[in-house]
Amino acid sequence: MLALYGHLFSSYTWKALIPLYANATPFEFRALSPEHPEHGAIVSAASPLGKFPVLRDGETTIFEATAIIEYLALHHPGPAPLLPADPDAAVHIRMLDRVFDNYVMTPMQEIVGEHIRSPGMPDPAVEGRARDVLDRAYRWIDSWLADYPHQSETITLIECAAAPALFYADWVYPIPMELDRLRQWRAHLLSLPAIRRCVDDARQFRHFFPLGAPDRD
Ligand SMILES: N[C@@H](CCC(=O)N[C@@H](CS)C(=O)NCC(=O)O)C(=O)O
Repeated sequence: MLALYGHLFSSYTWKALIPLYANATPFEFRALSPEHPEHGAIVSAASPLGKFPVLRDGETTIFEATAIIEYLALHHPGPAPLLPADPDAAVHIRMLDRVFDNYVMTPMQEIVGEHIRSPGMPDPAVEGRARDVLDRAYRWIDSWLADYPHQSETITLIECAAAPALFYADWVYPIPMELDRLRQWRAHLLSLPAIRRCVDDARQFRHFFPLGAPDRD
């Protein structure tokens, strides 16, 4: 039996949950919580910084959400393609995965981290730099979407990376109104059943969001 260790409010945990839900892959979710220190012990031991999610498949342990998706595509495939068989097309999808992790998820986490480090008094320089990265990323992604079938129901590595990143990034630095394609794509992603499920299951934790969760989504 596959087991995924993580937290239902964690963006990178969503990234690994989305392909599991999209392919209706049987797995057990092992939540990180004070009631289950053994789950935390597995996560701490798995990788250099003990980050989550972590996937266990028998004796195999995989960490890093992208690697988990690559592993699922290889060993537990289903109707959602995740990665194309064509190597050139796969390179392109992996490149976009890096865009969402490095230029959306990372600055979003920096802003959230700053509010955890210094509640009510985040360093404006740190926030400003992270917002600038998000702004540039949003504008680039909005242009890229012009040639991407962004109203499709298909779930690939791109959607797995984009949905959690854009979900939380828009909470810390709202997507500018003029970036219509990007705002519509975010809304479309949140309507897909595998992603909707992550959003709904995380609702119970929204009061923990350090900046205060907006009353939407
Ligand atoms: N590069 C990692 C990042 C994972 C990550 O940042 N996870 C966060 C939760 S969303 C985490 O483990 N936070 C706790 C910590 O940093 O100790 C991945 O892609 O899986």
